[in-house]
Amino acid sequence: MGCYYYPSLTGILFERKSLRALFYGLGSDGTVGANKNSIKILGEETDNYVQAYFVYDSKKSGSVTTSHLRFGPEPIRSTYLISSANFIACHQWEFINRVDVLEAAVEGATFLVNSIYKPKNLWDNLPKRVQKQIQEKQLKVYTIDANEVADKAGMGKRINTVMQVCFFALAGVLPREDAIAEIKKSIRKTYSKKGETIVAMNIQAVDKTLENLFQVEWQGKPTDTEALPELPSPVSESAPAFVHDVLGKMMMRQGDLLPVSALPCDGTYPSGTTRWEKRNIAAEIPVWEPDVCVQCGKCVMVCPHAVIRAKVYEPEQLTLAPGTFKHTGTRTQEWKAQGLEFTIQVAPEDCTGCKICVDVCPAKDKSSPNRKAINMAPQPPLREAERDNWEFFLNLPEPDRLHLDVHKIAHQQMQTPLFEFSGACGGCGETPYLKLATQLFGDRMLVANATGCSSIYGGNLPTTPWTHNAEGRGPAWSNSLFEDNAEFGLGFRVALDRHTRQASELLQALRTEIGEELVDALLASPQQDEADIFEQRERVESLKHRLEDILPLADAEKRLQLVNLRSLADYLVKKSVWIIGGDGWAYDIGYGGLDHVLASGRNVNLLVLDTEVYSNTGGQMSKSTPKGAVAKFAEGGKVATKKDLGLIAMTYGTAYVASVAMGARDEHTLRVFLEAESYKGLAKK
Ligand SMILES: Cc1ncc(C[n+]2csc(CCOP(=O)(O)OP(=O)(O)O)c2C)c(N)n1
Ligand code: SF4
Ligand code: SF4
Repeated sequence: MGCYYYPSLTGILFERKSLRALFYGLGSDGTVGANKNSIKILGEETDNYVQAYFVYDSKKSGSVTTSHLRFGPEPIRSTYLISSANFIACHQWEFINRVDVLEAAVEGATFLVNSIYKPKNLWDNLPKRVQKQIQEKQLKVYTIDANEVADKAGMGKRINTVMQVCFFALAGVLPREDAIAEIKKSIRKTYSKKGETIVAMNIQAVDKTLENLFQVEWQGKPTDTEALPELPSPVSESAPAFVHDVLGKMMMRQGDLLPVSALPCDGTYPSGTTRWEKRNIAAEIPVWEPDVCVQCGKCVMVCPHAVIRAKVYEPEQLTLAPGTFKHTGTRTQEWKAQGLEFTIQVAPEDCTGCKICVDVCPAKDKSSPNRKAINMAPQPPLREAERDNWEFFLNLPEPDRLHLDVHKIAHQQMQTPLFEFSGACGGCGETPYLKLATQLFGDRMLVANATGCSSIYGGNLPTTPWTHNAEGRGPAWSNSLFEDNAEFGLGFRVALDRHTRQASELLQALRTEIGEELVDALLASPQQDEADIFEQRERVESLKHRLEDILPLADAEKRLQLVNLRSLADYLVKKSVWIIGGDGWAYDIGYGGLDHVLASGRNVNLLVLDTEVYSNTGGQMSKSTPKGAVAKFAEGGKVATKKDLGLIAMTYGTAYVASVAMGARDEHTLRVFLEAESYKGLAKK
């Protein structure tokens, strides 16, 4: 097979009457922005008509975006999405494995794919289904390693400019030189405010693109006569039927084909379903080096997606370990004495490649300082082996929570997160705090979530990141309005306290039937730490058994009390109420209610995810934005100083108030979460 630099890059599509182009991009990779820009160039610089429509879901980033662009000399009256395209671009290699990118391609269409494979190896790495579609539709195939070009130009993962140049070069809608001049003009217009360096990087990327764009010659490759293979389901066979048949269809972007009857009639969806949505969006993932690792747990703590995890376990557990599964003796004194093994494992298909774990890792190989205890490496070659290792890791027993010293990060980070693989942006600065709260208190946590980024990545169809442990316990979560979330959460507290009081009164009233010893123990339990809570849960189980025993023997009046107590028994275990939202909620729009809750002194935890702007809606300033700061939609700079919400909270004299940042001091963050939750009254972080 040969491959060659495409010699004449103009005119291949423009000769046709109109261009119908489809672009598959990764949310936040710049594809949509670049296409908006392209359509403006085409609309403004030619006499042609243009139309663009963009399809994407509500994940914060990392999902598939589809741009539908029409262009031609006649007025465009098509009010529907493109279903027959003469140009298709796939900006992320991974999509060709899970999205039917070529379904809409017409015969002879042009297909451009961003790939890490060299042009001569590309064909052999295409899925059989895609090969067959290319052959049947006689497509012209082009490839570029856009990530490499962008990276070399200093633009990191921003491949949008590179792919935009390829589009103009291949589509030939403008003479090549004119198109490149227009792209450069629009780069200057868009990025000049960000400084000359950014402009220069983009210009360099434009100049380097064409010499890295290749046509893939596939003619003469063997064809097979078998039917077109099915697109593989995005979820494994072992997923529950609902996940497989309903959520899986939504993941494949075929949700519109589901009948209404397939959806839960009461709107209840199972929790913990992000674990089935293997998005494979990371070009690179961290690789652990056991000999360098000091086993501090910092990487596990900061990972926004709960993708990198640690476990200690008995060496016998390794008998059936896959050959590539990494482990080493534990360095922690008490576990060392027990001869336990230690592993840091990454979920390769859930990682976003944000690299935060590597940045925070303090351990370096002394003989080679560039080698840390975790380092990024390309994901595709590692995927299969690490997928098996991850499965094996998940099946290793969890360390006993009762024996973990939760004040030490290395210990505490062994706790299973009950918030995992969310659709938050790679490197999200909010989610590690939610994850930490669920590790510590998730099995008895109720969350009132204000509208904002956290409500979107927390409650996004088709999957939810809030999950449950092996006993089926996990956070109860609900999203309220922006303006009333504090009151909403306060309502949780009031209702819980009422139920607990009712259960306690019934215990007293049924003291003789249930038995004094059990009743006293249930009422006296301090429930201050994990061990207390564990014991209280055991007592509640004993109570439930006792109620079942005595119910058949009770008279009508007692029977009613016993049945009521049975339904309220779980409220005898302490619950942890968390009222969560961003600074737009806490400082501005929900502030009236928040102040009311602060003044109430009730036992709730307020967690303000203070990003100092309204993040979900793109960056408006809030009263938390520091003086002089420029936000995306506040270009003049903030005039007033940052409001001191902590100080306001302290004026009531009843709240535990703290400000935390893992990046500043992770031990402090952990200590504050523990102290705040155990404080009997209002806690604000
Ligand atoms: C009353 C009301 N106004 C505006 C909105 C639109 N809105 C949704 S989320 C959001 C921004 C949230 O910002 P913030 O509270 O800081 O949370 P973040 O997204 O930063 O986590 C806005 C303005 C809304 N949902 N309700
Ligand atoms: S690269 Fe990001 S998502 Fe992946 S394991 Fe590290 S911190 Fe987690
Ligand atoms: S941060 Fe580095 S040293 Fe610490 S546990 Fe993770 S890999 Fe090991």
